[in-house]
Amino acid sequence: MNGAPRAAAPGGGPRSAALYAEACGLMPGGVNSPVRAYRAVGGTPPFLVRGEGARVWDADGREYLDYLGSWGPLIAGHAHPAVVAAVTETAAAGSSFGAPTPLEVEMARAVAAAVPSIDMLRFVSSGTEAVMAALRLARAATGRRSIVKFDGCYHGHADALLVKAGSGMMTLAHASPGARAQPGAALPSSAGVPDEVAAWTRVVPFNDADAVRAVFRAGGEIAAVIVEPVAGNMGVVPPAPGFLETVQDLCRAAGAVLVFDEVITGFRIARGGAQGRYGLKPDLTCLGKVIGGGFPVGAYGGRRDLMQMIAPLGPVYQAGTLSGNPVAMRAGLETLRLLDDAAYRRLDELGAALADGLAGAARRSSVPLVVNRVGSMLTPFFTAGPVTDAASAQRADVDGYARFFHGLLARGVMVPPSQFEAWFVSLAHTAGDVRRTVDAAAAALAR
Ligand code: KE4
Repeated sequence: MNGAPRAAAPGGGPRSAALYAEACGLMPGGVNSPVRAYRAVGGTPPFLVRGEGARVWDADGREYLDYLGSWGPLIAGHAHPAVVAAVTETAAAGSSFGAPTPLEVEMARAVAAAVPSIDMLRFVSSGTEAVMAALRLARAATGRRSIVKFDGCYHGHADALLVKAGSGMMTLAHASPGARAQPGAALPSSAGVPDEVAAWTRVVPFNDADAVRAVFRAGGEIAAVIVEPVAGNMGVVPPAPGFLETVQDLCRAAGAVLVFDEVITGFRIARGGAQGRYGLKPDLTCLGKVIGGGFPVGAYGGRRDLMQMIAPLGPVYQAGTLSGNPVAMRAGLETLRLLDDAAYRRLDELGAALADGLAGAARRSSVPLVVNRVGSMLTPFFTAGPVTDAASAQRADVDGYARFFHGLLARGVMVPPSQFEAWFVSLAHTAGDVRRTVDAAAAALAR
């Protein structure tokens, strides 16, 4: 992989191209997170300057209907007036204190009230931090070292989890031949992760209950199983009936800690997240994205006996300068206030309309396409399907997705620049926006 961007292709306009050229000299790939670099779809990423509701605008003044939603946080849409007003008021009273504030108490109360498995929680500044802390806690609580994760699931960039990870890891493995994609056993998928660290991570296929039984039968001190209860980072893949229940039962029988990584699904697919939607009770839950309302927030929480092991109460250390930041807490609170039962019904209706529309457009163009959806998160896979795990997701035609991506972008619709990500519908999208999106998709798919 070299640092130079691919030859200019469709994508951003001249102002974005100039910004991208300068950015590439200053930041790796010109971006602050790899998947934003358009490596999987080619072209120059538009540099965005404004968002409002379901729309964003780039540096060249081009308008797009947005289904990225900042990778999930903006469930209420861009610059929601209530969120902007609340954040402005809070910032004017001081942006950060490094001391406890009432807003943290209010936000902790709101999260614990919505997620029954959370007796106690700690706020951090990213999903990665939340997962790192949850796994450290699970290892301390059990005195064991092994972690079980699922192929294609992504849990942030902590060393132990960059093993057959999804999201940008899966995207780049397809976009950059020769990238470190290790087949088989748990070897690092990223340079810089010592084999000895990855060796304590075991990877099994998502939705494969027998594989999970086998890894527990093989024994060997499993501290925790971490799972995206609805996978979003191989593209959206729902849990097979009974799969999560089996994982939960196996963890309980073996005394391993069950960690639900609900950084995407938390407050996205239901107010109580996937665990609320499916009636499960993990020992620890990781949250992020929606609870920050567009500001940097993560959280981990769960059983009180576990969380009381966290410093300053117990021996497990975890800290953060901006953890529980009052401005971010207020953004999260205002966002959660918008998420009532009617909101989730609306998100589900819009998600269904978009999924059905995309599937119909593909059928009319005889393009093999399967759309996986849970609530307002969905992925159109360029394959006949079904897509039930990482292996079947990777059978998708990523070049076909790239052409579709640019066909939509050219028609003013912005979706994730990777086949292995989730599209997000927000409360700001309308039925008319969905119809317009489906029309653009039909045109982009037409041979
Ligand atoms: P952050 O550290 O990026 O806040 O969260 C990491 C994380 C943890 N768990 C799940 C299930 C996640 O999806 C993520 C991050 N998601 C990616 C997109 N799939 C963030 C986008 C990016 O990496 O730029």
